Amino acid sequence: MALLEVLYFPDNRLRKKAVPFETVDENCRTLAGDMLETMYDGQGIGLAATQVNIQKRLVVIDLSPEKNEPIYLINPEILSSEGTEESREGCLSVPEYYDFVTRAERITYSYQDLEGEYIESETDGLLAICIQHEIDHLNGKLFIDYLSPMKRQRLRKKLEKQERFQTNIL
Ligand code: K1U
Ligand code: ZN
Repeated sequence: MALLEVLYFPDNRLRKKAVPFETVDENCRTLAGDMLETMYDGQGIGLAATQVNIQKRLVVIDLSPEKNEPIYLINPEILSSEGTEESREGCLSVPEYYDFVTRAERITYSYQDLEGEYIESETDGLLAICIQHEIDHLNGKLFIDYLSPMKRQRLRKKLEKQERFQTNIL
């Protein structure tokens, strides 16, 4: 397995829309394994292929405390949703920033597993939030897009300043 490079906001490659897998094969499974390792390394609970500059519809998630219950979602889609819920989110592509986002409380979703089987399921709580966050990534959307333009601009300036600082000391 290999660690992949994670893209950071405001990198424009995070805005590309991912395309579906036509077949679930060994390449797809290798990518899923590398993404899982990259997500564990970054101490995240989810990762979308877009975040590692691969425009394919693949998401990995693991909400377990022991990090031993990986979920692989290939070509995931939200079929329906109910209710709304506000919760605090973070993002491996927007380091050290957390804010509140309102999303659907309960979702029905479909995906293919690592064998290419089609699965339909329902969920709520953190898994529902995480799936919505990751599918947004596949569509080129970030959680900070739900914030006010003023908050987003302030964050962009802060991150650009941090990057200039890091470039100067390296
Ligand atoms: O997609 C990503 O950037 C990963 C992101 C997923 C996510 C977090 C919170 C709400 C929705 C989606 C992260 O994992 S950021 C790290 C983080 O927030 C976290 C890490 C460990 C436990 C709990 C949260
Ligand atoms: Zn994210």
